[in-house]
Amino acid sequence: MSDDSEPTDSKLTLSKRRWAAEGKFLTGRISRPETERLPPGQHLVKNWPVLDLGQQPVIALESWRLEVRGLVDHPLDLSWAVFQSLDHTSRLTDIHCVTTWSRYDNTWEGVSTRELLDHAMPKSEANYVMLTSYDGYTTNLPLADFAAEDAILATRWEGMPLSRDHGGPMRLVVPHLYFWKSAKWLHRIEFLTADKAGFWEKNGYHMYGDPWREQRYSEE
Ligand SMILES: Nc1nc2c(c(=O)[nH]1)N[C@H]1C(S)=C(S)[C@@H](COP(=O)(O)O)O[C@H]1N2
Ligand SMILES: [Mo]
Repeated sequence: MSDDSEPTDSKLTLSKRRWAAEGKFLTGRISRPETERLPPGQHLVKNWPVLDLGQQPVIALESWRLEVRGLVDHPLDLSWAVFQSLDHTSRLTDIHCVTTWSRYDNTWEGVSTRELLDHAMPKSEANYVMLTSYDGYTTNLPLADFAAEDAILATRWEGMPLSRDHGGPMRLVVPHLYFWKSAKWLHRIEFLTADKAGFWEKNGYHMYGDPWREQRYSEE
């Protein structure tokens, strides 16, 4: 036994240190209590309510653009055709709206946020993203949450093109946060060092918005 070895170095503590170093048991998934699929204060709906600021923009696919700006190695200006040429995937996720409705098992198709990040290559100083939509809506979230395995830039829902009232032609879906973070009619993604409040975040809503911790309203 070497001198710097401490008496508490049992086989288990050594293993646990090694697990920490290796990130063992980290799935990369956002944890969600499997026994409590419905977050506190939520009720289940079967329909899909429409919620927005009341201006549903009409965006022709020929003029649609997705802009990626801020702290990235590769700023992007993606046309619809180029966006469609990116790798597509699907996700099956639940919706939790802060107005207390939840909707289970939504099938989305589109481009994963991780795929987009592989193209944009955020710089190491990028910690947050600010989303801006065609209706002028903004919302903010940490880059780590934008990059969640479940998160998708969705163009289809239940096998059909995403309808305009739900954010078509393309919206973000970040299932582990309240649905106001999931910008409809997404137009611009900006990478920032510091967090900045978006529309609802300036109007009394939480900067982060975790449904399982009921982070509905701002703490001030
Ligand atoms: N561009 C844009 N995105 C938006 C909103 C909005 O007003 N404009 N409202 C948010 C809110 S508060 C909710 S609950 C969801 C509603 O999405 P839905 O209408 O598809 O249910 O969109 C979010 N994304
Ligand atoms: Mo909402």
